[in-house]
Amino acid sequence: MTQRDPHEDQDGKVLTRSKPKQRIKRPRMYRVLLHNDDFTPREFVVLVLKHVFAKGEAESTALMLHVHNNDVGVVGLYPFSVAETKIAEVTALSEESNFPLLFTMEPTDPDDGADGSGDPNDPEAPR
Ligand code: TYC
Repeated sequence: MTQRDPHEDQDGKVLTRSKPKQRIKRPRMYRVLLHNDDFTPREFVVLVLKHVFAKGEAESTALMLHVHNNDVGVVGLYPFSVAETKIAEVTALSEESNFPLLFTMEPTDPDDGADGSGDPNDPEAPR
């Protein structure tokens, strides 16, 4: 008896595929950092954390104070394009108000772009 591929019908057309061709990978995450400065008012820092990063009053105030006392703090982990967009939004707000408030981002995986083999600006780069 001739064995038939269970995924093909009698005409040899594929009916189902047992495994997806590509597995969905978790997006590479980026850490957004907030930096202290001597000029931006505390209230402004709290305001942007609430409005751009969707944090509550208590968390925003605690993070602002942490950065004020320790020079830097982690705002959160986001996929590349989300981190990039939020930083662009807060930077625009800070520049409008003439405050030097600084947010930066870095890959959570130290291999991402660290050896110069990949473009850290390309979220689709192979890992
Ligand atoms: N150090 C600022 C002040 O005393 C407040 C501040 C906090 C600024 C956190 C930036 O990321 C910052 N007005």
